[in-house]
Amino acid sequence: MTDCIFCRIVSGEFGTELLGETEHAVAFRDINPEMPVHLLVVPKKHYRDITDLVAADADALIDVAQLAARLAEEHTSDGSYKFLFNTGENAGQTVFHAHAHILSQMPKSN
Ligand code: DGP
Repeated sequence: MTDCIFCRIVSGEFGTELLGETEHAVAFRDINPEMPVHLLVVPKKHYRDITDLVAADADALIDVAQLAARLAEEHTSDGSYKFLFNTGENAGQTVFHAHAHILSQMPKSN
C-alpha cells in the first residue's frame, strides 16, 4: 500500500536502517522512543493490525515473534522486554500496519 508509512519503510523508500530482517518481517527503531530500547517489528506484507495478521499469515506471525526475541537478545542487557501490539484506535494504534513494539529499560552497553 503506497499510502502506508510502514509499507514504504519495508520497500526501502526512506532508507530506514533495518536492525534485522527475515523472509517475512523487518525491524527498525521507533522514531519516537518511549524507553531506552524501543524497536518495531513489522510483517513485510500489509495487515491492518495483529488481529488480521493472526487470522491470515502464521508464517509472518512467527517471524515477527522470532525476530523480536532475537532483537531483545541483541539490544537489551538482560533479555527482558515488553512485546506490545496496540490494536485499534482506542487502544492507541496510530499506524495501521501491524507492528510489535519491543520495549526495554535495560539497553545493552557496549
Ligand atoms: P502505534 O501507536 O502502536 O501505532 O505505534 C506507531 C509507532 O510508529 C509510534 O511509536 C511511532 C512510530 N513511527 C511512526 N512513523 C514512523 C516512521 O516514519 N519511522 C519510524 N521509525 N517509526 C515511526
